[in-house]
Amino acid sequence: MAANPTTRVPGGAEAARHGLDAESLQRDVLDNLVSLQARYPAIATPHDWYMALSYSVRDRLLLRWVDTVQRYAAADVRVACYLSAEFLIGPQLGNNLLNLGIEAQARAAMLALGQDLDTVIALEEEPGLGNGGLGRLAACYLDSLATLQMPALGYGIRYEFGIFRQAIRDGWQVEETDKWLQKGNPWEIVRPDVAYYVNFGGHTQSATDAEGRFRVRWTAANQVKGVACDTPVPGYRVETCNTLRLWKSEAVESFDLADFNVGDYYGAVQEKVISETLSKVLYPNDEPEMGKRLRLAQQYFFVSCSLQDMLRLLELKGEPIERFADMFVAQLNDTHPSIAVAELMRLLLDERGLQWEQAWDITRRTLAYTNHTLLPEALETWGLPLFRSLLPRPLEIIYEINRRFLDEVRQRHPGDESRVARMSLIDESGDRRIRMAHLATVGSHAVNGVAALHSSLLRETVLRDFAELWPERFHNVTNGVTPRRFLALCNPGLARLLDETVGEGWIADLTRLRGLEAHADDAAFQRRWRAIKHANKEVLAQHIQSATGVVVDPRALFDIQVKRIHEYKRQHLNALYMVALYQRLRREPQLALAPRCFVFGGKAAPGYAMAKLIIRLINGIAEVVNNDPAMEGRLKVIFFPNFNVKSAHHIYPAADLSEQISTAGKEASGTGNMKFMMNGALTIGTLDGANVEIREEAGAENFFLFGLRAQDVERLQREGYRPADHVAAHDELREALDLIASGHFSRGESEVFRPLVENLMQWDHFLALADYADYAACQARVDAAWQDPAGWTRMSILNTARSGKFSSDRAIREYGDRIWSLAPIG
Ligand code: GL4
Repeated sequence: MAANPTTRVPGGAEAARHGLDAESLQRDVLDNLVSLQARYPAIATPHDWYMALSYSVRDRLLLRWVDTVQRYAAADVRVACYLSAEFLIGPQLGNNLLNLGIEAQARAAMLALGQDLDTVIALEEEPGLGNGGLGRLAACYLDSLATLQMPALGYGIRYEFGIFRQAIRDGWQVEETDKWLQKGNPWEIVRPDVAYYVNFGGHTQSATDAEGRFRVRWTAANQVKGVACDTPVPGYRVETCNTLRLWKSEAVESFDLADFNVGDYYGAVQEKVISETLSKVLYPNDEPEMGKRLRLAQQYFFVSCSLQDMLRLLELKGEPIERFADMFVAQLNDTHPSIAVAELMRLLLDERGLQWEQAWDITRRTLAYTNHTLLPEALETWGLPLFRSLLPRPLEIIYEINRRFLDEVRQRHPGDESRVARMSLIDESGDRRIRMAHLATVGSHAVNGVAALHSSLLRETVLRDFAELWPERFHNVTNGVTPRRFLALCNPGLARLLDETVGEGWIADLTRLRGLEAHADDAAFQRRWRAIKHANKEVLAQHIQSATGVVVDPRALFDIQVKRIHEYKRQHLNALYMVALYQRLRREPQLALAPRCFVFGGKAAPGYAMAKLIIRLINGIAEVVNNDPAMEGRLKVIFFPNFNVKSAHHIYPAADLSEQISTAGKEASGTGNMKFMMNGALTIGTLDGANVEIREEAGAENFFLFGLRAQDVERLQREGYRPADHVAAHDELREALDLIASGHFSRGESEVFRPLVENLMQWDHFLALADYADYAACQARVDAAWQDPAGWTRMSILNTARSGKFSSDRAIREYGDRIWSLAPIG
């Protein structure tokens, strides 16, 4: 960590705050180069310039930041705390320049110093503190909270290693560690004074305190210290700068002297190593993997630190504990932080001496829970022995919550013991496990899903009994994404055209894009629209070439599927179609099909063999197709390695077609679908997640719909699905599967894809084969539509024009109104 630049004399904070001009920026960059990097221009590396500029930008955020914190401390307002194990914030420099409105000034300043701003921005390491949609959503919400000037704090974990870097070797995914902090992080302010202790293990004792009240004491086997590491979150063109507070774990003492004195030096050191391991690495599973002790420890660690911090902030405000829920609301981003229910109870009961009823009332009024998945394998549960050994006191509290809760269920439904078993916080059906989604639901005043369809399915399936008991607690808040990063920042060409056409207001009010509709058929406007898309495709083509060595033609239809690799997302359905196209083109070279470039990107969880095999398949198809002279100018297949926020900036703006082809009912919302739409891509998709609403907004005629509906999927699976029937009924599909099985895409080794082909033929849990025929037919409609450039461009313009609903500003307003009772304080 570099020295804190606020201690520097030159310039001074006040000057820096107003020094938003190019000259003062240039002066500060030079200053910082010397005083923080100990370099002079002639020998400065590009990274030194990146650091110097970033510190200069951070300086310009500091006063806003401090002012914002002061404003919140003084005001009698509720603060929204967003608790999330992941914040996939992406690179900061470009975004902070945009939100401060000093990009042009920074460009001029760097130019005067002989540096190119874009090159410098591109040097920033990606802070990959998340897996995918869930972590990126949290980051979009922070941007909107700051832009809407709502009092908010993000709380999470400062992972030393973020999501792994994906390399592709011989077509296979290889994971490499992500050393994102190696060269320092100029955005982070470490606050050693903001630190809390977290207990693990040990045992509990109950006793009566001096006033005769029953109290429980938890004697821990081990304590870990959490230290706050803050990152500023500036709103777009407003004075508000919120905080993302991430906890780093440290050993309580560098040596446990007691152990040391009895000679157990190694024991003492080991304790330190274990403590520091807690925030070492992000778990790379998009949908959680069960039973990992360290993961439960991470969750409890950051939740406990965050709640203790909120209690301290309440004290700083001079408010009594009774007002906790009036001053704070905590949104649980999935069940990862759901241990907050028990921990807040513990802090109120054991540490503050409150009575159960009052503590419970505060807890429930404070917490709200967002569910992000219905996949049964992704619903978190923890085995009792593991839980007890790590968190004995929280477990006792969970038992007591459960006892009281089940009493309530029994009162409402006397004699209905199967309902009681279904709703219990403990699953007693096999080895006993705690159901974290039940804990989160029981301990919250609001529960929401993340798209209309998902929220209804949530009420009808996973949380059905709870929705029956407390219908008023259930909500939907459809996800949104920030138009700052995912349009203004990543697509500057289009942003300029939007400014010119509907005025700059669209960046803070995305519904203004509706003003584009009037231009959808204007030939001159269409030409400009296409020219921008073409330029974006040229940029992506460059990145593709440097990442894979393959040259692609920007005139081809860019058909893109980027997201985590998962069977339910059905990258293999797309792959089957590519193989069929390849076969068709080989057989009938005269076919009048539009040239297409298929682009894939996404990581597979390291332990998910089938997902890794799908990556291997895409790369195998790419190898064959891209080296076949007959496919030249007709078909290209790209697997873009290490898809992350940085590469996403080049990908979304270059897409013609967005693949959103999950099995209906499986994708809770999706957010990539929204980013593509904003950037003028058309969607080919199923009626799943937010696709349903995207189609509603865009208009059915501007969306390529195919596939089974959620209820069809459910019925088919209930009645017995036979994938082989679909293969038998469709020659093209059978031939595609045969070709894959023959070893054609695996250098002649027919064994490689056998597990994938067999899985599809026998089980096909995600109905790829059932949807294949309709998908292929829909792709033919895409082809025909593409051959009419004016018609396609019109649809593209209308998609952008009607994407306003999918701004995270809209989503955050809904959370504010319906769930948090929280208004902006300007
Ligand atoms: C996810 C969903 O899979 C995804 O559909 C959704 O958009 C996202 C944010 O709500 O949350 N749930 C999990 S788990 N990971 C996700 O990305």
